[in-house]
Amino acid sequence: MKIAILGAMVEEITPILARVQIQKEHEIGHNRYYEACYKNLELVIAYSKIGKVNAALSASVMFLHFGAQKLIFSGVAGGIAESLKVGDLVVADKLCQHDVDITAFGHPFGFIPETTLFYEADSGLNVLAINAAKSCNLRFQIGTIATGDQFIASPERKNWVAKQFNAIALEMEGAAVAAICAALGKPFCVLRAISDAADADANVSFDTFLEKSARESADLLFLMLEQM
Ligand code: OS5
Repeated sequence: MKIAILGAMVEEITPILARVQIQKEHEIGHNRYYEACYKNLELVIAYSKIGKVNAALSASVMFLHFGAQKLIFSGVAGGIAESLKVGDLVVADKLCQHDVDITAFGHPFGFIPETTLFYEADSGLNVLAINAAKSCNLRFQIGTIATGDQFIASPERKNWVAKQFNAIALEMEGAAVAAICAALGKPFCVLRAISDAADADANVSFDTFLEKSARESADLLFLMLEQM
């Protein structure tokens, strides 16, 4: 059973690579993929680069080239819910694309014909994540993550996403990975730790907390891997 571990930025996988045994490195489509072992688990690890297209490419390569059977995304996110503080963990129960707009044809925001508005994460993987978070008394929330090719640093846009999709956090890759997993019939989960509040100071908060929050998410990932 090979598990794909994906982040978007190098900072999101650095704390993961530090804790596994790397066996082989591959360069495919301008991305580096690490075949690695953790205890008795076979892993393929990569960072995709930022955004939906890059994330979709990496997820596809991990399944179709490396033969991964499930995927765990680990990284950081902008918080929407007031109660989410920097460093808190979010486990996505479903994900959507907040930047999709073909409403001119009568479709709801986020909807693409022949696909689905919300992609559901695997309940088995989520149970592992939630139990791990609970057992270590970590601050976490389960809810909808909204994805789009925009770094959100605006209360207006954040509030629009919150209202439109009932999302608790936002980022730039999760729903793209979810769409690939749905198309290929692969279970997945998305773990994120909050780096900023997607408000006017989001860029400063993001730069300050990227590494620390990426580590929080990676720590939850390893608690999950211990149970697999
Ligand atoms: O991957 C992107 C999405 N991530 C989650 C996230 C987020 N998404 C949307 N809105 C928010 N408020 C969010 N908060 C957290 C994080 C990441 C955001 S895009 C950050 C880009 C930062 C950057 N740009 N250039 N560099 C860094 C330098 C650089 C140089 C060479 C190679 C790579 C980067």
